[in-house]
Amino acid sequence: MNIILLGPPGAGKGTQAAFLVEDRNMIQLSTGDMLREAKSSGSEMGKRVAEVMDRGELVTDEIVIGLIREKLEGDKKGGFIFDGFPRTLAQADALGALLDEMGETLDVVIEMQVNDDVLVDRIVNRAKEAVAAGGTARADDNEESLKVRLMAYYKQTSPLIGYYHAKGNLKGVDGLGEIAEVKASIAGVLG
Ligand code: B4P
Repeated sequence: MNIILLGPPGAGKGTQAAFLVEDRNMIQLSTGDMLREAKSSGSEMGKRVAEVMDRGELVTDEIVIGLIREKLEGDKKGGFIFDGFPRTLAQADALGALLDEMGETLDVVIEMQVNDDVLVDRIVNRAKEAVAAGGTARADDNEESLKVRLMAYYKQTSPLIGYYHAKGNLKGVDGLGEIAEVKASIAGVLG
């Protein structure tokens, strides 16, 4: 089974993907994690994406699609979880073409629905917890970058809701409950 976790920043995509990896032996493909890895490696690409990410804007389609293409070449185990990808219509078209080439299908797109106030609280909390644990907060987990991330979501990513609805893949999940409740709702959708 191949699925997409779609939703605004802080909707819980990464949190829920981790459960699916554990429970269903799926492979999590988080473009956010891949980009943070590139950033911390200090590679040329990492340097190019760092400022864009820290401001809260979207990295170019070309870079992100390239990262995903590389990862699709490996073992697919229980299927792929696309976490935070696609985020633009161009990325969605590219993913469709890549899956077609591989003879794979996209089974379900889970839209995690959470309102903006809750998103801001979660991200601000994550930043505080990171500092309290003696670490540093993610460079984009601050209110200023979050505003840009939310704008990018509504402008560039939310059109994917209609795109996947038209393809008959979309399932909405209430992302407002406790982590375990959201997990149960996703399990209900996936069967
Ligand atoms: P991501 O890494 O995808 O970050 P995100 O959207 O903020 O994370 P997510 O929704 O996974 O939240 P999480 O579960 O961690 O992207 C970061 C940046 O990378 C983007 O802004 C962009 O610059 C770049 N990027 C990534 N993909 C791209 C693409 N395809 N194209 C272009 N650019 C791209 O949850 C957040 C917090 O909430 C956690 O602390 C968690 O514990 C808490 N939480 C989760 N669920 C909860 C619940 N039910 N109740 C209470 N708290 C909960």
